[in-house]
Amino acid sequence: MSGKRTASHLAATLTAIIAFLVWADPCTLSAQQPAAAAVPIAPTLLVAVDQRTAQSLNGDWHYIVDPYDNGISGGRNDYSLDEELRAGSNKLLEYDFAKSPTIKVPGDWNTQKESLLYYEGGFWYERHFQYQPQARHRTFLHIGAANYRSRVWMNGQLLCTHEGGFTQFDCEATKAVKVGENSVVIFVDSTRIADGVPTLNTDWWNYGGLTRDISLVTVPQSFIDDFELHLDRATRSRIEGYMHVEGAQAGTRVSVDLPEAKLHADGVTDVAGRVAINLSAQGLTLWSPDSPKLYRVVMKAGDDTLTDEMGFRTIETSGSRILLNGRPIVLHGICIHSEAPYRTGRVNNDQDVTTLLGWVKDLGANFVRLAHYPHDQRMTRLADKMGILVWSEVPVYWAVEFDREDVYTKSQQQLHEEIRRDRDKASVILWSIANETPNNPTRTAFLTRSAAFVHQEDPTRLVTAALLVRGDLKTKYIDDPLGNALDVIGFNEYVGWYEGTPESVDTVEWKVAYDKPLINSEFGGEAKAGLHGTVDQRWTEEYQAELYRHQIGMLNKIPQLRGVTPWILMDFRSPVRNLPGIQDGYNRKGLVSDQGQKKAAYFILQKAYKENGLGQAE
Ligand code: GCB
Repeated sequence: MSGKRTASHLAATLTAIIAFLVWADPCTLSAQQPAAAAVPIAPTLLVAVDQRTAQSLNGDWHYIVDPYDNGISGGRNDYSLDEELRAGSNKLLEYDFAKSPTIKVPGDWNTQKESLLYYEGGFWYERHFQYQPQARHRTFLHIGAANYRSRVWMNGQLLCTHEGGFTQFDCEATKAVKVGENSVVIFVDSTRIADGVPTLNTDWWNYGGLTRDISLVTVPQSFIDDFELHLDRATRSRIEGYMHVEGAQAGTRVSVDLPEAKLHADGVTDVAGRVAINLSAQGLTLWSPDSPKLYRVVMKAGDDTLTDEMGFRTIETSGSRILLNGRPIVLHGICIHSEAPYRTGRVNNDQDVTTLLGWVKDLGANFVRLAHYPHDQRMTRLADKMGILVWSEVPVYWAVEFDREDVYTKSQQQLHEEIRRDRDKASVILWSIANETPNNPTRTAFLTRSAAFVHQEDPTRLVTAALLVRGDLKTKYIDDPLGNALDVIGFNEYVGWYEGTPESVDTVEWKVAYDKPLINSEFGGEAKAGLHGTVDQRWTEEYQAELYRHQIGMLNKIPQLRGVTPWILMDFRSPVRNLPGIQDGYNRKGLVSDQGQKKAAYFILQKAYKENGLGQAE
């Protein structure tokens, strides 16, 4: 907490990516590199990729650690060419992927090789795969996430570049992929950069690499690349939205079916490949935490069929209330990092998400804040199935360079990618545009634009941010001017940990400048699992539990408190947490340790949630 406390969307994507060409342009990489044609950009973003038939490229990839960016210097050291020495050749080559060690994809490199725990820099991945291209189809290499900047080649051809460590992207490989054996090379650079999103300083591990699934997706020449379907707020008896068909001629027939509900709509695309959807949906079972009903949705456009599982519900605010399906709801939540239980590293499989969301359910919660960046899609898929509401966030964290237009563009691109991937999930109700940002006019202008952008991209959900509060231990003010741009106000506070004692929590008074719903998006304190003592001994389970007791009492005095997400479900690795014997490189504010031990505070919060004793729906 220390220093930081003081201190039409396709067009948007294109704008965003153009900014990255400066980084990606080979001309800027090295004087040796010949001036090349513009680097291909990846304007197509597939949706519901996990529902399409795909060829997985997960598994063992060869790797080369490249702290000096040697492999991008061109000439004999151009690793992207993936050359292999032929028998008898005497050619000078100073790399050989085939003889290099392997690493698992998906997976960050830091937790797979001991020597790479602290490594930040350039890293090459390579593998071969067999492929049978189909006539009149297009092929995309889908990358679930690559932290932080990446470049992708297939058979020596540069397919695309991407910046942003927590969102998916799709590189078109139609022209590069061959019948039979293919090579794919990916350069991922996890170097933290000041003008990145996030910027240099964070309280989490900078896990580098191909951290999520990779696959090859083949679609017909013209295909459904985007859709949006939601229940209308006014009557809750119509499904509205649109489908977009990439490469479609005007007049292409499309249809949407919900077989179980016997709902059907059809139409034809306009010149832009778009069709508006509007169908009567009376009698649908609405999605909610108590009844997380999902329907199979079958979409067809020309030769393409895309099937998804979707829930239908409305979310809105009225004064200081949050209404789910028109009814006031209180959000009993918890923050989660995308940190894998028991093994650390990034969450990337079903087991990880089942464990994390299993604890959430056991806690009696109905809500999670997926901090501080978009998580693996498995989280939101499972949240949909389990009936857990979701706050989803982009890593506009602390003091990013708010005065730079290119940083705004990067944040906008990440919002776009996040929304595009998860707007088919009923569980997601809140898009968070930032966490704990300094209150100044430049920041406020930047984030007011972000809020408007999100409202435009997704008018069906609510916009929030985790704000800092000001004041002293007597009076705290929630009056950050950014609140004007938000539908729901998140606020973080650490009374009893970074300031004051657990007892001092009791006398804090809150002054709130907005008649809007409030969510306490963070409070907490650290405890090492198994360390016991008195309630006034820091780092013990007793201290943390005591802090929770006092916080619950204090928060309940705020009448418009509609939700809480304490910090945090599980201990997580952080290079700024170095107290020997206690932290050892972990932020210990978890209610559960990284090895799954539940601390005393877990049971305090569980009791409050089970007895409906924290926050009020109205
Ligand atoms: C915060 C940050 C979170 C930190 C937490 C802490 O305010 O939002 O990322 O990890 O405090 O533990 O200090």
